[in-house]
Amino acid sequence: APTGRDRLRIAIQKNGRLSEPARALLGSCGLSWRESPDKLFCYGDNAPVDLLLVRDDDIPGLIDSGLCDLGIVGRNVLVEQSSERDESGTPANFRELRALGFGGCRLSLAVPNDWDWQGAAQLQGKRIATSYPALTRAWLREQGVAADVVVLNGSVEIAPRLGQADVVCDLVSSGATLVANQLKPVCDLLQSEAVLAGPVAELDPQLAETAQMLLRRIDGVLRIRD
Ligand code: PRT
Ligand code: ZN
Repeated sequence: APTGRDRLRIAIQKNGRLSEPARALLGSCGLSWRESPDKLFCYGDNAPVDLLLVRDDDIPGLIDSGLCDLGIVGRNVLVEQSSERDESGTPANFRELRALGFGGCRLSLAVPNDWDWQGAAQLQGKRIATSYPALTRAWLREQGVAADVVVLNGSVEIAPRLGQADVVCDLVSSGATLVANQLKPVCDLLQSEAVLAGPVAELDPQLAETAQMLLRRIDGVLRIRD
């Protein structure tokens, strides 16, 4: 759909783990912005590429609606929101274009240390605390297991100790948070990292040309980093 814009708009996380590396990557592509990083909108100085600084969870929706053309977001967020859309039967107009090599983590199922883990069948009838309900339900369906998904938007790892859930499904990087909560990872549902996301549909020709230019530069930067 025509946006009526002639400047490419990229959504990145305002405050969080991906904010600095996302800006650094775009900076390495030779882009710079007039506004300071604490502003919500950064006007591109030397190319028709502007930034919108938002909550990471809003990035897929901004692309879906065409308010932004590209975004940098964790694959975990992108896959969760497309799983949600699959559940509701309305396909998403966003997809992963490139893996960016930072923000690495995994979405793991973790159980209390004293469990003797035999496999997914053990989860039958259990309660799983997670911030990724659609991804977790999709995985449970694949495994043919019926379990209750308890949605928590923070402090997921404490749920078993509080008696809110039996096990958790959460992001893990070093594993220290699981250890501190007497949990152990037994199965990975998703390998995640920051990704460049874009629409499934074609961009307007002028925006598409700018996006192609940016993708070529990103590919160049990623090659050098490897
Ligand atoms: O405010 P906003 O909504 O934008 O930010 P947010 O709080 O939702 O996200 P943020 O900044 O915490 O994370 C952004 C993205 O970074 C995530 O979506 C992931 O793609 C990626 N990432 C990489 C991580 C981690 N590593 C990570 N370890 N996100 C979260 N964690 C958390 C995890 O949830 C757990 O609580 O860190 C804890 C575990 O860490 P370890 O090292 O103890 O295993
Ligand atoms: Zn978030």
